Amino acid sequence: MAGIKGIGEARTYDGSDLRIGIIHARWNTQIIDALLRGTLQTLKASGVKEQNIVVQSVPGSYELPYAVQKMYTASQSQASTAAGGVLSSATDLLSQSTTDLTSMGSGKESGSGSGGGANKSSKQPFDAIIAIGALIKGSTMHFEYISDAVSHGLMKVQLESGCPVVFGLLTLLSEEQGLERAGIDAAGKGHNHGEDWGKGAVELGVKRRGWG
Ligand code: DLZ
Repeated sequence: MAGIKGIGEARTYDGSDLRIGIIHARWNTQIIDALLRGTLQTLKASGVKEQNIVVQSVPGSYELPYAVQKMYTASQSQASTAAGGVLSSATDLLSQSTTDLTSMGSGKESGSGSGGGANKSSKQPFDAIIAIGALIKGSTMHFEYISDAVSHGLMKVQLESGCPVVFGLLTLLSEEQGLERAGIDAAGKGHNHGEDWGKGAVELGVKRRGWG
């Protein structure tokens, strides 16, 4: 019998036509790297082409809403300009601040911006963007403020832009909780939530087209 948690549908949507963006924070790298791997594996298994996945990073989770908004806006203006591969300055700026992202095993941040990898991506606007971060509660109110701001920020961006934004923000009471939710806990009982986020992005990307 299926458990009560999870996205609850076995169906796989066809992502072969989709362009998906991923923005991830770099805080709590071990957790983030595993989540990113799970997300990318599922996107690929759903048929999303490697050249249509763009991965960018930001320092911490607080930066996620801004980065998602800029990434989507840049993809829209890119789509409306003549071919030639010149991204808007917003995405170029994001690319400069990145370091060691794992994109489909290339070990480099991907994308068609000046700091991106070698992939030649399509020019269509993103069908969905996945925001990934891991916030771990400390001894001050920092965690509460950032969790709240990022949750509301990501919701605002998706409603205002019309681009589905998958909420890949783990709000954790301990590092152990994060390791479990990234599927890398010592007991091996965890589940990589990145896999659900990849599936969710493809489902929303496909459904969005039907919804107009
Ligand atoms: C400052 C900070 C702290 C203490 N903890 C985390 C965290 O657990 N996860 C995370 O993604 N980011 C953290 N940050 C960084 C903030 O998100 C943000 O990058 C900085 O406050 C600069 O805006």
